[in-house]
Amino acid sequence: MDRRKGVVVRFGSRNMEVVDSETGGRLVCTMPGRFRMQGIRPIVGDRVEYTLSGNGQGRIENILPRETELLRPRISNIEQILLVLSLKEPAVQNTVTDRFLVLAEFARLPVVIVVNKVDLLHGDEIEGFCEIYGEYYDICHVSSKEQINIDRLREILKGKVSVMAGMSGVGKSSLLNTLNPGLKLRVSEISRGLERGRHTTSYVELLQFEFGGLIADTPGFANLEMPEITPENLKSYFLEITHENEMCAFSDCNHIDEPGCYVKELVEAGSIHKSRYNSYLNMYNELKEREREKGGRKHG
Ligand SMILES: Nc1nc2c(ncn2[C@@H]2O[C@H](COP(=O)(O)OP(=O)(O)OP(=O)(O)O)[C@@H](O)[C@H]2O)c(=O)[nH]1
Ligand SMILES: [Mg+2]
Ligand SMILES: [Zn+2]
Repeated sequence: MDRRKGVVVRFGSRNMEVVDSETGGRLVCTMPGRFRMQGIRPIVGDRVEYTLSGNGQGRIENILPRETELLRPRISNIEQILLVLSLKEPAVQNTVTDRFLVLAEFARLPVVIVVNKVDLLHGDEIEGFCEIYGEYYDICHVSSKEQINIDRLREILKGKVSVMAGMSGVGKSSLLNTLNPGLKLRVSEISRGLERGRHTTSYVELLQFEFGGLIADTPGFANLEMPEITPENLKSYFLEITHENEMCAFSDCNHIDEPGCYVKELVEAGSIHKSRYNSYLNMYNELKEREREKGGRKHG
């Protein structure tokens, strides 16, 4: 039987939908019973080999090894993360953005920061944001409402498997609808009083875009748990800190209160942004605390 290649884009209760890698056609595939017995569980994003089984359906024969695997949402073979945020309605705090960035660096995935709702912003508000993040991250500012920079976003997404991440209410689903008007994803009415969107996107699926690209729209999370990082390793996920590591007096400097810390000098001089350094300190302390709790449990 002829084996074809495809990507799993969504799950039904008994089967899954696969997009053929050559034709871009979609079909429903079933899983052989032996998968369950062998404990093989495909997830969205998996590249598979399948055969056609006559009734227009397919049968999964093999799951190819995963190149990357994201845990939240559970999805494999993602090529980039688009971190979507807004600076008004809601104003996403830099501390939240910094946590997302650590999670993305931890997953070893390239990130593009998408600042949505620029229709609500003045030029200097965008500039202020770019000053903090622009040196180490690609930033694309857009408005789904006013259709600003949507072509640039399309270029970024074209031909790739991407995930849209970001807090609830920043406009992830709106942007995807704007990129591909046929999509009609549900968009939430933001409650202005709370300045917080409601969860409207609740399951993982790779959406297929007319311009060529697969994109997962993920539900926004309000609270981001830190991954399994040791406090000492945290610095490697802050690009501007890693970059300057070598110059500290101690080669294993954590840039907290060690003497001769070059990173702290740069913070004082303003070339590493204070808000980034403060996020680093907060997360460092949180990881230290977690380590202490774990240690306590082990010994007590
Ligand atoms: N002013 C303005 N409002 C926008 C823009 N894009 C989206 N919105 C509004 O923001 C609200 C939330 O949009 P959603 O697309 O549902 O946000 P989401 O990120 O998908 O939210 P979750 O699915 O809960 O994670 C809606 O009321 C949109 O109309 C924009 O570019 N400008
Ligand atoms: Mg949504
Ligand atoms: Zn240091």
